[in-house]
Amino acid sequence: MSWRRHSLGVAGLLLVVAGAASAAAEEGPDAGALYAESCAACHGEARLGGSGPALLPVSLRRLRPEKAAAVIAEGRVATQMPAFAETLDAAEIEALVGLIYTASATAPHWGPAEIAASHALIADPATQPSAPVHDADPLNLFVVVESGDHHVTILDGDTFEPIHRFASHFALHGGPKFSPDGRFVYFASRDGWITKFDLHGLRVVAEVRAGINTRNLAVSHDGRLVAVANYLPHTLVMLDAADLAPLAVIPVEDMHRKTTSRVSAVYTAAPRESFIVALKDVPEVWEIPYGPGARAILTGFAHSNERGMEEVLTDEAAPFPIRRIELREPLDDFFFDPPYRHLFGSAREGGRAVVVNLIVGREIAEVPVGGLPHLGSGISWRYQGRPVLATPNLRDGVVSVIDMGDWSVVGQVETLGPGFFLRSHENTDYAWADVFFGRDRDAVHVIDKRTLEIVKTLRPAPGKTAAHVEFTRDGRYALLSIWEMDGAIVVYDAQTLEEVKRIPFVKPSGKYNVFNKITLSEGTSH
Ligand code: DHE
Repeated sequence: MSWRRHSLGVAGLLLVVAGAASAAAEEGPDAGALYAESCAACHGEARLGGSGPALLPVSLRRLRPEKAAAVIAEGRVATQMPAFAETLDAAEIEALVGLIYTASATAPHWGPAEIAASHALIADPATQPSAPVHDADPLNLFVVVESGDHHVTILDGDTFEPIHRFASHFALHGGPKFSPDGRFVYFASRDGWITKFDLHGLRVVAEVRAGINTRNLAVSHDGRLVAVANYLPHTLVMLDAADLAPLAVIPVEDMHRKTTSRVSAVYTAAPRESFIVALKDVPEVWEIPYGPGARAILTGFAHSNERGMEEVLTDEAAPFPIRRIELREPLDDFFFDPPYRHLFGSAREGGRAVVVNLIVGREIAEVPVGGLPHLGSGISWRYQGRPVLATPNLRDGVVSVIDMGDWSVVGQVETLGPGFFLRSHENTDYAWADVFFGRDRDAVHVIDKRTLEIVKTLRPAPGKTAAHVEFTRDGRYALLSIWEMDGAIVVYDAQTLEEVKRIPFVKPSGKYNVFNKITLSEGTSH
């Protein structure tokens, strides 16, 4: 204790203590101490996550603070998150909520060393079963993500019986991606965990944490590589698809090396043998060739333009060279035409959709699509003899149909409200569009692809969100999610539009048919 305290005497000391107590009462509980005591063991000292998810503002964007307070008080069903209502009072819970929605003073770091340390090979490849351990058609399985309690169910696509269920990492997002033969499926969680699951052995094979806040992943068409798009840190991570061992961490900087960027998403352009990378903060699209075919395409382009290869690809000698395509402004939501010659992109703020020709590497057209098209959920088919793409819209109640030859808008199907997902199949004349937002969120439109007319509007569970459709491999049945904690998947005959079966699930979000995914069905997202 310092000489000043000594000099205060007992009365003075009491005053200081009383003053400190009332200041503490005014300031409220010590959130840092509470966090260290109650949360750090599972969520990590720096809030980067551990057995529990990361607790950083960027990771919590989709959770309202009131909901976070309820989770702290009541716990989370079917997870290890306990209820703290008996040990923490309302002010302490509020202090913790305040803390987790505040950015940490130092930018969180997740580099090659952290990624490598998180890598775990869980099942020995030498003990992998040579044939499926189940009787279902391995190519007609559905992988169902249950976002309500963070589980995944593997569903038999012929009998519609679940054959396996396992706990996933917290908040899987985006479509899981499959190995080219459909045997393995790869998941990404919003807080960076990549999981490889064996659909023959029904077990997790390997895991790695590739980032702190992750968008999605892509698997190369030859099944060799997994690319992971991160918001935090600003990196693109390459993994070995066999065991998820990290291969490279690519810092995402603009061509002038001045600005770094979040990565909105990464996609596989199979015919180009490359990954295409959407950037959130800089006006560039990246192409990363990974196969000999891609390098040949890009070398040919370089020669035809009398430009040196090094102008097209930066760091060409690196294992993952980057071809940068300059844009007028960042585009971060993409649809590709089936040959992957064109990219149709929109900015997240909406208002503009542009076509980028991937061969010449520049914008070639602007398309007047209003609102906020959700191109990641776009699908394609032939309409009146021409190839079209169709996209739902996150802001307007419309499904836009666009000619992929001259990029004109050939149809605007008015819906009951903005929607998230659109799905179809080669063997059906119908496309299914949900109305995710607003009072009609329980409605799903069935659109005739030949006439662009809505032929039926289904309301499988009045008042409850109905969204995201996926077809069986033959296109005969359509599976639709009732997106609620006491939800379900409703199976419809895709021709008669009659309900065939209802299977209970916990807030099922996306569901993915192995065959449709590995054959890049025109009716599904890739
Ligand atoms: Fe998604 C796919 C981006 C909010 C559920 N979402 C995707 C993809 C992207 C994307 C780039 C394609 C990646 C892929 O499959 O490889 N999503 C975004 C956003 O930017 C947005 C609007 C805001 C955000 O917070 O990220 C967003 N998405 C949501 C949701 O709120 C949804 C409905 C619930 C959730 O789980 O977060 C949601 N997104 C999905 C699903 C897919 C998806 C189910 C896969 C669709 C498919 O069939 O392939």
